[in-house]
Amino acid sequence: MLNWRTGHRLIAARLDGADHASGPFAVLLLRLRQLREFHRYFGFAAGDELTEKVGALATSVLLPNDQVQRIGDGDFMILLATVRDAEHAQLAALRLIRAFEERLAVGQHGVLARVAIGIAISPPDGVDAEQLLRRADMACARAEQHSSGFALFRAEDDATQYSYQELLGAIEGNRLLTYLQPIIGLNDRRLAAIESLARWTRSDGSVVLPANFIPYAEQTGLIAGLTRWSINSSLQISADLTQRLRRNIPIAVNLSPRALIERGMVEQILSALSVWQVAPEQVILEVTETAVMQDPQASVALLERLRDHGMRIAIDDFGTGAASFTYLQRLPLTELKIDQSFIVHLAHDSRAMNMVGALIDLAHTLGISVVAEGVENAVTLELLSDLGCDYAQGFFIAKPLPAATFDATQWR
Ligand code: G
Ligand code: MN
Repeated sequence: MLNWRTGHRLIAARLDGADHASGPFAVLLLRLRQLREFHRYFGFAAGDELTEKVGALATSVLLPNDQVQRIGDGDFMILLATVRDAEHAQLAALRLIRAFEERLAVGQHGVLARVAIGIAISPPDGVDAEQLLRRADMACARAEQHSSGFALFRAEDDATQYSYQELLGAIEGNRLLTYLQPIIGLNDRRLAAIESLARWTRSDGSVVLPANFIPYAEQTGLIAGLTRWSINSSLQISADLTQRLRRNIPIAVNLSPRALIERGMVEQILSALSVWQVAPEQVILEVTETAVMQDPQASVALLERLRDHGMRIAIDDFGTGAASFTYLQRLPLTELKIDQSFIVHLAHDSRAMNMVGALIDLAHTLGISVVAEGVENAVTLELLSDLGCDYAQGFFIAKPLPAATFDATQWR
């Protein structure tokens, strides 16, 4: 039977001591990987047979008191009735992984099943069925990325560390904050643009950086609203700064990977430009290589449309993704932001110096301006000037500040 409720019941019975077992126990989530592909290549009947064989094999290598319950398409919950400790549970997982190194007979064929296993131990990882099962599932997600094929739950796997309601409320209630960081021209050392950076202040006062909450927003679909908020808030700030400084200050806005392929993105940006009366030439859209890689065709098409409307396009964190050169050639880029991991080594590492120098020359050959990120001292700033870099950004110039305290006049 395919039923997570039965899985829950088994765990609940173990927690109640109804089965006369005591001490720590483990909940494993064993996932038959690539079941969808298997269906596609070998058919659904073969997929069913394989899944049954996986369950039977798992049962055969475990102890009589352990239980194997199918809870989803290719997902099995395994209850190890008693374990001494986490190490002991990992040994069981290892034994399972080993067992799957042998071929399984499916119809006339021998196939290798690939499995991943996530482990949660009770009590430390939870004292109710739902939590244990979910944590085993979260550990399984990491196990799928890991060569060993299994993983023990860790606190940082916890997808519930952010509350959906809390982030949704923050987006809808306009309670996310925009921080601003100046980007200066290296020729005149004047303000050339401002990057808008989102920060999420949670109800307990802690501040979450985009690197931490954007992936969560993407996984939960909250990214659409978040992007709308970010574009609107950034353009409003740009309009305000232009008025106060009496000159146009371009604003750089980060677009997340999912946002890049969101339907109606171009229209959304154009309508915000018209609401806030900001010229497209004043907007720099920052995207990462990783973002473009997720759907290169759609991303390139979208960026070309935005570029055609006059907006500037920057590739962010350049050098940390992959396929850099392909994208230099294919994207309608106006600027390239060299990732801070290269810039921090500039002052003491001649290889970094040569790489950054060559990158600047290459970009210039292609008619692309260069921004150095993460400039943290005067020496680095001067070196970048010498190398012919166009713009610089970093703590040495200014840290990101809340829009409300950002004193634009200082940069006049
Ligand atoms: O991915 P992106 O380049 O948009 O992110 C920029 C991030 O880098 C911001 O969150 C900002 O706080 C941080 N940052 C900006 N300047 C510096 C710097 O000089 N040093 C370091 N370590 N971080 C910086
Ligand atoms: Mn950026």
